[in-house]
Amino acid sequence: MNTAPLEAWGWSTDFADSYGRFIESAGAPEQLFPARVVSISRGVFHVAAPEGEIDARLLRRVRRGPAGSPAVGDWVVVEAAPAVGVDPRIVHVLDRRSRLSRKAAGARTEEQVVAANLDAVFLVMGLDGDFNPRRLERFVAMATESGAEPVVVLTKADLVDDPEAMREQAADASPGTTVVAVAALANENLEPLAAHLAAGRTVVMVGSSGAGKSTLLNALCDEEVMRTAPVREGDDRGRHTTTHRRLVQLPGGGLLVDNPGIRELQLWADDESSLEETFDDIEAIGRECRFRDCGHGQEPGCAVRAAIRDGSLKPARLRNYNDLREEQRRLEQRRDEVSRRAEDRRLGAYYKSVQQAKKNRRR
Ligand SMILES: Nc1nc2c(ncn2[C@@H]2O[C@H](COP(=O)(O)OP(=O)(O)OP(=O)(O)O)[C@@H](O)[C@H]2O)c(=O)[nH]1
Ligand SMILES: [Mg+2]
Ligand SMILES: [Zn+2]
Repeated sequence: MNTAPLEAWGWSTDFADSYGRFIESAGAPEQLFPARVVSISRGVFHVAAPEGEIDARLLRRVRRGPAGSPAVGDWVVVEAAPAVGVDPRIVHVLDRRSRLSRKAAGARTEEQVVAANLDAVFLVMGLDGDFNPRRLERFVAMATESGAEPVVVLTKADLVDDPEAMREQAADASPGTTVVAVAALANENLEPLAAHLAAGRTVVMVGSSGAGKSTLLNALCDEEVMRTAPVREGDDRGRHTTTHRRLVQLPGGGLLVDNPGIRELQLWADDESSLEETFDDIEAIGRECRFRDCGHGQEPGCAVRAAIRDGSLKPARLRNYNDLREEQRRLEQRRDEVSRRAEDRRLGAYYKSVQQAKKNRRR
Protein backbone atom coordinates (compact mmCIF):
# COMPACT_ATOMS: atom_id res chain seq x y z
CA MET A 1 0.00 0.00 0.00
CA ASN A 2 1.23 3.46 -0.86
CA THR A 3 1.17 5.66 2.25
CA ALA A 4 2.96 8.59 0.56
CA PRO A 5 -0.28 10.60 0.12
CA LEU A 6 -0.75 10.40 3.90
CA GLU A 7 2.40 12.39 4.54
CA ALA A 8 0.52 15.54 3.54
CA TRP A 9 -1.78 14.70 6.45
CA GLY A 10 1.06 14.36 8.97
CA TRP A 11 1.80 10.62 8.67
CA SER A 12 5.14 9.82 10.29
CA THR A 13 7.35 6.83 11.09
CA ASP A 14 5.90 6.63 14.61
CA PHE A 15 2.43 6.07 13.25
CA ALA A 16 3.78 3.73 10.57
CA ASP A 17 5.41 1.61 13.31
CA SER A 18 2.26 1.62 15.36
CA TYR A 19 0.25 0.64 12.28
CA GLY A 20 2.74 -2.11 11.45
CA ARG A 21 2.34 -3.61 14.91
CA PHE A 22 -1.43 -3.56 14.56
CA ILE A 23 -1.67 -5.25 11.19
CA GLU A 24 0.76 -7.94 12.28
CA SER A 25 -1.89 -9.04 14.73
CA ALA A 26 -4.81 -8.51 12.35
CA GLY A 27 -6.48 -11.24 10.37
CA ALA A 28 -6.72 -9.92 6.82
CA PRO A 29 -4.21 -7.07 6.54
CA GLU A 30 -4.74 -6.65 2.79
CA GLN A 31 -8.20 -5.21 3.55
CA LEU A 32 -6.77 -2.62 5.95
CA PHE A 33 -5.30 0.83 5.49
CA PRO A 34 -4.45 3.80 7.73
CA ALA A 35 -6.33 7.11 7.53
CA ARG A 36 -6.65 10.36 9.46
CA VAL A 37 -9.93 11.74 10.79
CA VAL A 38 -10.62 15.09 9.12
CA SER A 39 -14.13 15.80 10.42
CA ILE A 40 -16.99 14.00 12.09
CA SER A 41 -20.70 14.42 11.68
CA ARG A 42 -22.84 12.20 13.74
CA GLY A 43 -21.71 8.67 13.21
CA VAL A 44 -19.85 9.36 9.98
CA PHE A 45 -16.11 9.81 10.05
CA HIS A 46 -14.68 11.73 7.14
CA VAL A 47 -11.13 10.41 6.81
CA ALA A 48 -8.10 11.10 4.62
CA ALA A 49 -6.98 7.74 3.23
CA PRO A 50 -4.19 6.77 0.82
CA GLU A 51 -6.69 6.80 -2.08
CA GLY A 52 -8.31 10.08 -1.09
CA GLU A 53 -10.97 11.30 1.33
CA ILE A 54 -13.72 8.84 2.22
CA ASP A 55 -16.49 8.34 4.78
CA ALA A 56 -16.20 5.53 7.29
CA ARG A 57 -18.25 4.13 10.15
CA LEU A 58 -17.00 3.13 13.56
CA LEU A 59 -17.11 -0.41 14.92
CA ARG A 60 -18.95 -0.48 18.22
CA ARG A 61 -16.17 -2.37 19.92
CA VAL A 62 -13.75 0.42 18.99
CA ARG A 63 -16.05 3.04 20.48
CA ARG A 64 -16.24 1.04 23.67
CA GLY A 65 -12.54 0.31 23.64
CA PRO A 66 -9.79 2.05 25.58
CA ALA A 67 -9.32 4.90 23.08
CA GLY A 68 -13.05 5.53 22.75
CA SER A 69 -14.45 7.27 19.69
CA PRO A 70 -11.75 8.70 17.44
CA ALA A 71 -11.44 12.49 17.40
CA VAL A 72 -10.45 14.86 14.62
CA GLY A 73 -6.73 14.35 14.07
CA ASP A 74 -6.74 10.71 15.11
CA TRP A 75 -4.99 8.13 12.97
CA VAL A 76 -7.20 5.12 12.51
CA VAL A 77 -7.10 1.74 10.81
CA VAL A 78 -9.88 1.32 8.26
CA GLU A 79 -11.20 -1.87 6.77
CA ALA A 80 -12.19 -1.52 3.12
CA ALA A 81 -15.90 -1.81 2.32
CA PRO A 82 -16.70 -5.54 2.23
CA ALA A 83 -19.47 -5.00 -0.34
CA VAL A 84 -21.07 -2.36 -2.50
CA GLY A 85 -23.35 -0.09 -0.47
CA VAL A 86 -21.54 -0.81 2.78
CA ASP A 87 -19.30 1.85 4.33
CA PRO A 88 -15.66 1.17 5.16
CA ARG A 89 -15.23 0.63 8.87
CA ILE A 90 -12.81 1.98 11.46
CA VAL A 91 -11.44 -1.03 13.30
CA HIS A 92 -8.74 0.56 15.44
CA VAL A 93 -7.41 3.89 16.75
CA LEU A 94 -3.62 4.20 16.63
CA ASP A 95 -1.83 5.39 19.78
CA ARG A 96 -2.16 9.15 20.24
CA ARG A 97 0.93 11.28 20.38
CA SER A 98 -0.99 13.99 22.24
CA ARG A 99 -4.59 14.95 22.78
CA LEU A 100 -6.63 17.93 23.85
CA SER A 101 -9.48 16.85 26.07
CA ARG A 102 -12.24 18.32 28.02
CA LYS A 103 -14.16 16.85 30.87
CA ALA A 104 -17.68 16.21 29.74
CA ALA A 105 -20.27 17.88 31.91
CA GLY A 106 -22.54 15.59 33.84
CA ALA A 107 -22.76 13.56 36.99
CA ARG A 108 -19.54 11.68 36.31
CA THR A 109 -16.73 13.45 34.56
CA GLU A 110 -15.86 11.67 31.41
CA GLU A 111 -12.93 12.54 29.24
CA GLN A 112 -13.77 13.69 25.75
CA VAL A 113 -10.99 14.03 23.24
CA VAL A 114 -11.40 17.26 21.29
CA ALA A 115 -8.55 16.75 18.85
CA ALA A 116 -5.63 14.33 18.71
CA ASN A 117 -2.03 14.14 17.57
CA LEU A 118 -1.29 17.82 17.97
CA ASP A 119 2.00 19.65 17.98
CA ALA A 120 0.59 22.92 19.27
CA VAL A 121 -2.60 24.43 20.62
CA PHE A 122 -3.36 27.99 19.56
CA LEU A 123 -5.27 29.77 22.29
CA VAL A 124 -7.00 32.39 20.17
CA MET A 125 -8.24 35.52 21.95
CA GLY A 126 -9.47 38.78 20.44
CA LEU A 127 -7.97 42.06 21.60
CA ASP A 128 -11.52 43.44 21.52
CA GLY A 129 -14.05 42.68 24.26
CA ASP A 130 -12.86 39.07 24.28
CA PHE A 131 -9.53 40.03 25.86
CA ASN A 132 -9.15 38.64 29.37
CA PRO A 133 -5.64 37.70 30.52
CA ARG A 134 -6.98 35.92 33.60
CA ARG A 135 -8.79 33.44 31.40
CA LEU A 136 -5.49 32.59 29.73
CA GLU A 137 -4.07 31.02 32.85
CA ARG A 138 -6.48 28.13 32.81
CA PHE A 139 -6.46 27.86 29.05
CA VAL A 140 -2.71 27.41 29.12
CA ALA A 141 -2.94 24.82 31.89
CA MET A 142 -5.43 22.78 29.86
CA ALA A 143 -3.43 23.09 26.70
CA THR A 144 -0.25 22.02 28.46
CA GLU A 145 -1.99 18.92 29.75
CA SER A 146 -2.59 17.89 26.14
CA GLY A 147 1.10 17.22 25.57
CA ALA A 148 1.19 19.84 22.80
CA GLU A 149 2.78 23.28 23.04
CA PRO A 150 0.41 26.10 23.97
CA VAL A 151 0.73 29.30 21.95
CA VAL A 152 -1.35 32.37 22.75
CA VAL A 153 -2.56 34.09 19.59
CA LEU A 154 -4.07 37.53 20.19
CA THR A 155 -6.12 38.62 17.19
CA LYS A 156 -7.51 41.94 15.95
CA ALA A 157 -4.32 43.86 16.81
CA ASP A 158 -5.47 46.42 14.26
CA LEU A 159 -8.42 47.37 16.45
CA VAL A 160 -6.46 48.61 19.47
CA ASP A 161 -4.04 51.46 20.08
CA ASP A 162 -1.31 49.60 21.88
CA PRO A 163 -1.36 45.88 21.03
CA GLU A 164 2.17 45.45 22.37
CA ALA A 165 1.12 46.54 25.87
CA MET A 166 -1.75 44.05 25.77
CA ARG A 167 0.58 41.37 24.47
CA GLU A 168 2.84 41.95 27.47
CA GLN A 169 -0.14 41.76 29.79
CA ALA A 170 -1.06 38.40 28.28
CA ALA A 171 2.55 37.22 28.49
CA ASP A 172 2.60 38.09 32.21
CA ALA A 173 -0.51 35.96 32.70
CA SER A 174 1.00 32.98 30.90
CA PRO A 175 4.70 32.79 31.81
CA GLY A 176 6.83 30.64 29.57
CA THR A 177 4.25 30.62 26.78
CA THR A 178 4.78 32.24 23.41
CA VAL A 179 2.34 35.10 22.90
CA VAL A 180 1.80 36.52 19.42
CA ALA A 181 -0.41 39.45 18.41
CA VAL A 182 -1.75 39.30 14.85
CA ALA A 183 -4.06 41.26 12.59
CA ALA A 184 -5.35 38.41 10.47
CA LEU A 185 -7.67 40.47 8.31
CA ALA A 186 -4.73 42.61 7.20
CA ASN A 187 -2.39 39.61 7.05
CA GLU A 188 -0.12 41.25 9.62
CA ASN A 189 2.42 39.49 11.81
CA LEU A 190 1.46 35.96 10.79
CA GLU A 191 5.13 34.96 10.30
CA PRO A 192 5.72 34.02 13.97
CA LEU A 193 3.06 31.31 13.52
CA ALA A 194 4.79 29.76 10.52
CA ALA A 195 7.23 27.63 12.52
CA HIS A 196 4.36 26.03 14.41
CA LEU A 197 2.60 25.29 11.15
CA ALA A 198 5.54 23.76 9.28
CA ALA A 199 4.79 20.88 6.91
CA GLY A 200 3.37 17.83 8.68
CA ARG A 201 2.68 19.63 11.95
CA THR A 202 -0.81 19.74 13.40
CA VAL A 203 -2.25 22.64 15.38
CA VAL A 204 -5.70 23.08 16.92
CA MET A 205 -7.27 26.49 17.56
CA VAL A 206 -9.48 27.08 20.58
CA GLY A 207 -11.10 30.27 21.83
CA SER A 208 -14.42 32.07 22.19
CA SER A 209 -16.85 32.43 19.37
CA GLY A 210 -15.92 35.55 17.43
CA ALA A 211 -12.27 35.49 18.52
CA GLY A 212 -11.22 35.24 14.89
CA LYS A 213 -10.21 31.59 14.50
CA SER A 214 -11.73 31.06 11.07
CA THR A 215 -10.46 34.45 9.92
CA LEU A 216 -6.95 33.37 10.91
CA LEU A 217 -7.36 30.08 9.07
CA ASN A 218 -8.51 31.89 5.94
CA ALA A 219 -5.54 34.28 6.16
CA LEU A 220 -3.13 31.36 6.50
CA CYS A 221 -4.78 29.66 3.51
CA ASP A 222 -4.76 32.87 1.51
CA GLU A 223 -8.26 31.87 0.52
CA GLU A 224 -11.66 31.85 2.16
CA VAL A 225 -12.18 28.24 3.17
CA MET A 226 -14.29 28.91 6.26
CA ARG A 227 -17.15 31.29 6.82
CA THR A 228 -16.76 34.12 9.32
CA ALA A 229 -19.29 36.53 10.80
CA PRO A 230 -19.11 39.88 12.61
CA VAL A 231 -19.27 39.90 16.39
CA ARG A 232 -22.19 41.50 18.19
CA GLU A 233 -22.00 45.22 18.66
CA GLY A 234 -21.69 46.23 22.28
CA ASP A 235 -20.12 43.14 23.74
CA ASP A 236 -18.07 41.70 20.87
CA ARG A 237 -19.61 38.28 21.33
CA GLY A 238 -19.45 35.86 18.43
CA ARG A 239 -22.34 34.12 16.71
CA HIS A 240 -21.13 30.54 16.69
CA THR A 241 -20.44 30.68 13.01
CA THR A 242 -18.28 27.57 12.88
CA THR A 243 -20.29 24.57 13.99
CA HIS A 244 -17.97 21.70 13.20
CA ARG A 245 -14.42 20.86 14.03
CA ARG A 246 -12.38 20.35 10.90
CA LEU A 247 -8.80 19.58 9.94
CA VAL A 248 -7.59 21.78 7.08
CA GLN A 249 -4.39 21.51 5.02
CA LEU A 250 -2.55 24.82 4.74
CA PRO A 251 -0.64 25.76 1.58
CA GLY A 252 2.63 25.55 3.54
CA GLY A 253 1.94 21.91 4.46
CA GLY A 254 0.83 22.51 8.05
CA LEU A 255 -2.49 21.15 9.33
CA LEU A 256 -4.86 23.35 11.28
CA VAL A 257 -8.02 22.35 13.15
CA ASP A 258 -10.72 25.03 13.25
CA ASN A 259 -13.11 24.69 16.14
CA PRO A 260 -16.51 26.02 17.06
CA GLY A 261 -16.22 28.83 19.61
CA ILE A 262 -15.65 27.61 23.11
CA ARG A 263 -15.21 29.02 26.54
CA GLU A 264 -12.74 27.26 28.81
CA LEU A 265 -12.83 24.24 26.55
CA GLN A 266 -16.48 23.76 27.22
CA LEU A 267 -17.23 22.59 23.75
CA TRP A 268 -20.85 22.39 22.91
CA ALA A 269 -22.62 19.26 21.95
CA ASP A 270 -23.09 20.76 18.49
CA ASP A 271 -20.83 18.26 16.80
CA GLU A 272 -23.10 15.56 18.16
CA SER A 273 -25.91 17.23 16.25
CA SER A 274 -28.44 15.24 14.32
CA LEU A 275 -28.63 17.80 11.53
CA GLU A 276 -26.57 15.84 9.08
CA GLU A 277 -28.51 12.69 9.70
CA THR A 278 -31.93 14.05 8.90
CA PHE A 279 -30.71 16.30 6.12
CA ASP A 280 -28.00 14.17 4.63
CA ASP A 281 -29.24 14.98 1.12
CA ILE A 282 -28.49 18.67 1.71
CA GLU A 283 -25.25 17.79 3.45
CA ALA A 284 -24.19 15.70 0.45
CA ILE A 285 -24.96 18.45 -2.05
CA GLY A 286 -23.32 20.97 0.29
CA ARG A 287 -20.01 19.18 -0.03
CA GLU A 288 -19.83 20.63 -3.54
CA CYS A 289 -20.21 24.22 -2.30
CA ARG A 290 -17.19 26.47 -2.73
CA PHE A 291 -16.92 27.12 1.01
CA ARG A 292 -16.48 24.03 3.08
CA ASP A 293 -18.85 25.46 5.66
CA CYS A 294 -21.22 27.23 3.29
CA GLY A 295 -24.42 28.54 4.87
CA HIS A 296 -26.29 28.09 1.57
CA GLY A 297 -27.38 31.73 1.70
CA GLN A 298 -25.70 34.42 -0.35
CA GLU A 299 -22.36 32.65 -0.64
CA PRO A 300 -20.90 32.43 -4.13
CA GLY A 301 -20.53 28.96 -5.58
CA CYS A 302 -23.29 27.44 -3.46
CA ALA A 303 -24.25 24.02 -4.81
CA VAL A 304 -27.36 23.79 -2.65
CA ARG A 305 -28.92 26.89 -4.13
CA ALA A 306 -27.92 25.62 -7.55
CA ALA A 307 -29.80 22.41 -6.78
CA ILE A 308 -32.88 24.44 -5.90
CA ARG A 309 -32.59 26.40 -9.12
CA ASP A 310 -32.39 23.27 -11.21
CA GLY A 311 -35.28 21.71 -9.28
CA SER A 312 -33.42 18.75 -7.79
CA LEU A 313 -33.92 20.09 -4.26
CA LYS A 314 -37.20 21.44 -2.86
CA PRO A 315 -36.97 24.96 -1.39
CA ALA A 316 -39.10 23.92 1.58
CA ARG A 317 -36.54 21.33 2.52
CA LEU A 318 -33.78 23.93 2.64
CA ARG A 319 -36.05 26.18 4.71
CA ASN A 320 -36.60 23.43 7.28
CA TYR A 321 -32.92 22.76 7.36
CA ASN A 322 -32.10 26.43 7.89
CA ASP A 323 -34.73 26.75 10.62
CA LEU A 324 -33.25 23.84 12.49
CA ARG A 325 -29.78 25.23 12.09
CA GLU A 326 -30.88 28.61 13.37
CA GLU A 327 -32.54 27.00 16.35
CA GLN A 328 -29.35 25.17 17.12
CA ARG A 329 -27.31 28.34 16.90
CA ARG A 330 -29.64 30.10 19.31
CA LEU A 331 -29.34 27.21 21.71
CA GLU A 332 -25.57 27.45 21.53
CA GLN A 333 -25.69 31.17 22.17
CA ARG A 334 -27.86 30.61 25.23
CA ARG A 335 -25.46 28.03 26.57
CA ASP A 336 -22.61 30.42 25.94
CA GLU A 337 -24.37 33.11 27.94
CA VAL A 338 -24.96 30.78 30.87
CA SER A 339 -21.39 29.54 30.93
CA ARG A 340 -20.01 33.07 30.63
CA ARG A 341 -22.01 34.19 33.63
CA ALA A 342 -20.91 31.16 35.63
CA GLU A 343 -17.32 31.84 34.64
CA ASP A 344 -17.55 35.48 35.72
CA ARG A 345 -18.96 34.39 39.05
CA ARG A 346 -16.19 31.85 39.56
CA LEU A 347 -13.49 34.33 38.64
CA GLY A 348 -15.08 36.95 40.88
CA ALA A 349 -15.17 34.57 43.85
CA TYR A 350 -11.61 33.47 43.15
CA TYR A 351 -10.22 36.99 43.11
CA LYS A 352 -12.21 37.94 46.15
CA SER A 353 -10.65 35.04 48.01
CA VAL A 354 -7.19 36.07 46.82
CA GLN A 355 -7.82 39.61 48.05
CA GLN A 356 -9.11 38.27 51.34
CA ALA A 357 -6.05 36.06 51.77
CA LYS A 358 -3.79 39.05 51.12
CA LYS A 359 -5.66 41.10 53.67
CA ASN A 360 -5.44 38.32 56.22
CA ARG A 361 -1.72 38.05 55.68
CA ARG A 362 -1.28 41.75 56.25
CA ARG A 363 -3.11 41.52 59.53
N1 LIG B 1 -10.42 44.07 12.56
C1 LIG B 1 -10.22 42.75 12.63
N2 LIG B 1 -11.29 41.92 12.66
C2 LIG B 1 -11.08 40.61 12.74
C3 LIG B 1 -9.77 40.05 12.80
N3 LIG B 1 -9.88 38.72 12.90
C4 LIG B 1 -11.20 38.46 12.91
N4 LIG B 1 -11.92 39.59 12.80
C5 LIG B 1 -13.39 39.69 12.72
O1 LIG B 1 -13.99 39.09 13.83
C6 LIG B 1 -15.25 38.50 13.46
C7 LIG B 1 -15.30 37.06 13.94
O2 LIG B 1 -14.33 36.29 13.27
P1 LIG B 1 -14.45 34.73 13.01
O3 LIG B 1 -13.21 34.31 12.32
O4 LIG B 1 -15.75 34.39 12.40
O5 LIG B 1 -14.44 34.18 14.52
P2 LIG B 1 -14.40 32.64 15.01
O6 LIG B 1 -13.44 32.59 16.14
O7 LIG B 1 -14.14 31.73 13.89
O8 LIG B 1 -15.88 32.47 15.57
P3 LIG B 1 -16.78 31.11 15.70
O9 LIG B 1 -16.71 30.39 14.39
O10 LIG B 1 -18.13 31.60 16.02
O11 LIG B 1 -16.18 30.33 16.81
C8 LIG B 1 -15.32 38.63 11.95
O12 LIG B 1 -16.15 39.73 11.65
C9 LIG B 1 -13.91 38.92 11.53
O13 LIG B 1 -13.83 39.71 10.36
C10 LIG B 1 -8.66 40.96 12.76
O14 LIG B 1 -7.49 40.58 12.82
N5 LIG B 1 -8.94 42.29 12.66
MG1 LIG C 1 -15.21 30.18 13.13
ZN1 LIG D 1 -23.86 26.24 -0.12
